[in-house]
Amino acid sequence: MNSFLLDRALTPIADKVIADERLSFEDGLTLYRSDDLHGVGRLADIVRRRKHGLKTYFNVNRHLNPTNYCYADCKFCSFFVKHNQEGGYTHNLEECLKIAREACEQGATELHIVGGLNTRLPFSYFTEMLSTIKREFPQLHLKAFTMVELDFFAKFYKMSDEEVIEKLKAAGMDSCPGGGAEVFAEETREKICTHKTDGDRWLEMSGKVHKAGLKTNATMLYGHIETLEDRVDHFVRLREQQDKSSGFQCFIPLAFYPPGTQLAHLPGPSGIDSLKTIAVSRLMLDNIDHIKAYWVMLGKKLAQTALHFGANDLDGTITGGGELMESYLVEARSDNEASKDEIVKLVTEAGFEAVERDTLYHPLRQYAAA
Ligand code: V47
Repeated sequence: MNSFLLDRALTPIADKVIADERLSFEDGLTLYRSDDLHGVGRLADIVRRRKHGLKTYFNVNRHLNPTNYCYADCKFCSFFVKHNQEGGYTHNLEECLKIAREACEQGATELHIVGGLNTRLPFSYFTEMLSTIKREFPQLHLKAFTMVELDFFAKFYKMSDEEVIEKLKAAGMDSCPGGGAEVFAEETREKICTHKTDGDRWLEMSGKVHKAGLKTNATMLYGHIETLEDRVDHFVRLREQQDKSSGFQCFIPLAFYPPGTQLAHLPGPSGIDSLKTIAVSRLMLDNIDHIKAYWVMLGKKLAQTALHFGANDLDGTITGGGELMESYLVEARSDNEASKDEIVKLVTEAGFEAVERDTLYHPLRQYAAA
């Protein structure tokens, strides 16, 4: 049964995977340390097919980054600007509406809204933005604000977490994206994003959003200064939170892209590391249904390959890719948009079935296999 394994250290893990048993922290490390990429990938593929068969999801979405002013100073980020620096912007309501209008015209079902932690905006800027977009375009799902932004709102505007969540929900927030998780491990997090919401707080806020009835996503930024232990610790902490609040619908490993950041001297993760990270996350996160290969960070070809390593989602088309926090990256790759046809082709070429979904994974359209 396990004859596909080259690394015998994987045998007891394969037994657990086949018996659908939870893997331990040590198992996660063994998977990461193994040179048997195919073995690790095959195990992840077993779980992926058990959960989803051949189905591979994507949506039609657009990003809106209302402001790039940010008081935090994350060493991995090339998006933020300080108030005394050039290149900063804050969209007014009209500009936000224009982006939402274009998104709708392009067939988007989701607007992904994230921005910097801007200390010169009133809370009403955010509630008005949501409620105005919602009033004009009720068909758009507003996946808005990371746990870091929610934590900032609570502290800066002196409100309880529950109050922040309820006010944003009333204004039109439908779910939350998974950004800002980076790596939870304290020592490493302290070095890459000193002033930001810590891991426990990120998890706590997720639990509160889930309690309010909204789904959220989760991410991990990998391939910078973190250790393999940090990564596995991240998976275990996410899994524990999901046991408690069960509102994470998708996990997205984010491959660190160094250019333009304070960590530009680092090489970033290799293709092998990215495939392993997709696979190990699929195997460790047994209670999170969807693993996303985010083509914007991975590039389309590696994201396509990742479908055989446990991923069952490719994110979205990201129409009008210019409005994208990660646009520095896609500009560099001239790979900043994917048409529906292109995504369907990536999926079917890989031997899977493409399913266009809404944000909450309701299928909207299924595409036959090639
Ligand atoms: O929080 C920042 C990461 C995140 C870099 O929920 C970087 O569906 C790589 O969270 N290299 C924002 N990554 C993106 C994000 C996301 C993306 C797609 C889908 C979803 C979802 C969420 O990007 C940040 C940070 O972790 N990031 N800088 C960088 N240089």
